[in-house]
Amino acid sequence: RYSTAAVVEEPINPSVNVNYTQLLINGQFVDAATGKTFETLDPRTGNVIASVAEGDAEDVNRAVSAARKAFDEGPWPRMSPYERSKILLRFADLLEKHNDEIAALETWDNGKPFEQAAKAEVPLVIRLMRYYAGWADKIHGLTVPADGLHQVQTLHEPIGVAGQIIPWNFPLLMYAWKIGPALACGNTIVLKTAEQTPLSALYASKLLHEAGLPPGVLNVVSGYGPTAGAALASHMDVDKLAFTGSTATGKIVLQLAARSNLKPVTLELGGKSPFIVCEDANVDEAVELAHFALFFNQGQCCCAGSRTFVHESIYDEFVEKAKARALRRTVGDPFKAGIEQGPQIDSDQFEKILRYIRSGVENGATLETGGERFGKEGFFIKPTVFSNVQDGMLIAQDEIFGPVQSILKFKDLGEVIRRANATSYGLAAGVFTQNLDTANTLTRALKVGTVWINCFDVFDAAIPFGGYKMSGHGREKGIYSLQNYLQVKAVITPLKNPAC
Ligand code: TXE
Repeated sequence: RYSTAAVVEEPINPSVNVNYTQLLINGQFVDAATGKTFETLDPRTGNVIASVAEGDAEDVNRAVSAARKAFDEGPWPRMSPYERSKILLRFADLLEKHNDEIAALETWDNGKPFEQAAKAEVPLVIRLMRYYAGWADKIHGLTVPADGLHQVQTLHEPIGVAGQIIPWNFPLLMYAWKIGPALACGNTIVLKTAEQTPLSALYASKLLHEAGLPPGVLNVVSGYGPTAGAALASHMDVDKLAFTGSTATGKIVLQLAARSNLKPVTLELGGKSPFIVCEDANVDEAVELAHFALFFNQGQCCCAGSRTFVHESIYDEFVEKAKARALRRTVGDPFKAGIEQGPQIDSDQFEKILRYIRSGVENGATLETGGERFGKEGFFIKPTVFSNVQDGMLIAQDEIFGPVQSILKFKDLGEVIRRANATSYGLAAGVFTQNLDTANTLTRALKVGTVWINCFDVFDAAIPFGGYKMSGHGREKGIYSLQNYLQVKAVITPLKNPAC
């Protein structure tokens, strides 16, 4: 019933070398000050891929000093924006040239299907870098018609040294969302990758230097959250912090920022997104889209459609077909062609997901399929579907971050709006209907940062992304992300001769 692909008994050896494992500080690959390293693992087997330099507070200090010098004295913020744009465009060209190597590294370190990494994610990163290269020479202030005899203008200036902390679910894409706008605006950066997935950012950053990025403009520190991450969030010489990760850690970094130098913080946090299937939906299409909305990327998406609300008139048919679709999902070695689902990122996430599955069963939801590990090694979980899920159950409230679909029943629009909004999260929602009025009503009523109508996970570089409520602060991508990396300076000059 599942894919017959042999599951990691003989994992495919990816055709890529791990060349960059040190910290990247001031344009040089260097060891951690302590000399310490940590192991990054292949989630297909749990075997070690490589030992990576483990950055800590002292390395963050070194990286911030390099970024500060590059900002205060270096060419990057002073360079013509057109020159900055050309470097970012050359970077995009190099990423394109090395598309498959970088996708292989991503799959090896993260476990996501190679086809997805090579055909969707690396191309999205390339597109995003070109998008922000295009912005570099179009950032400018205003002439303001103020009262009185004054000439008033605004200057849009880079904010300074940006600290950026990213997670492991989309390592390269999160890297690009962070560095693209920051670099286009002329900032310098210290970026901390997730401890589970340090490799692709180091490789990409090497290419960015090959493209002509001056030393010190982008520094990459691999390491753990409570050490390297906390040192960055609380650093007195970091001017802005951008974070993507869990809501719990988002609260910690916000406090660290407030207790240190009150640096502004943007946060992209967790979610429990509703996916609402209305009574007029074509059930087969709705099942397929709801399946994609939840299971994509092994369910490890902050915006995953993890509460599938289905109208009572089509509920039973939907559940049966959702179960059949989950059973058809191909699970196995993500390097194999045709594999839809690889392993979860690590044993912590694997165990966490299995705990949630157990709680679903204990709380009385109906386990339609899945519910256990897949294969004998690595961190694979069978695609899991629960029906008869009630709002109060843990699986309907917490972010599971795994391949577990929870299907809930609703009667009318007012009810589903109230229930969909009854969460502390507000990242995204999916709406599946042919009725324009229904779509408009839901769009306006849902307290979320993104509404996908009859589609899901559309991530164009120009579309802003971010959350309401405890899903975060601020927006990434698009024109909105530029505001996170700019200061606005008002300049007022008296007009001696107003007639001119
Ligand atoms: O996240 P953390 P974890 C959710 C998802 C997942 C859960 C836990 O539900 O199951 O979070 O995952 C760094 N100071 N998301 O533990 O801790 C850490 O090193 C500074 C949703 O991996 O938030 C990593 O670089 N930094 C999410 C980053 O924070 C700290 C994506 C994310 O790790 C830190 C990932 C500290 N004290 C998980 N502690 C999304 N929004 O997409 C950790 N970090």
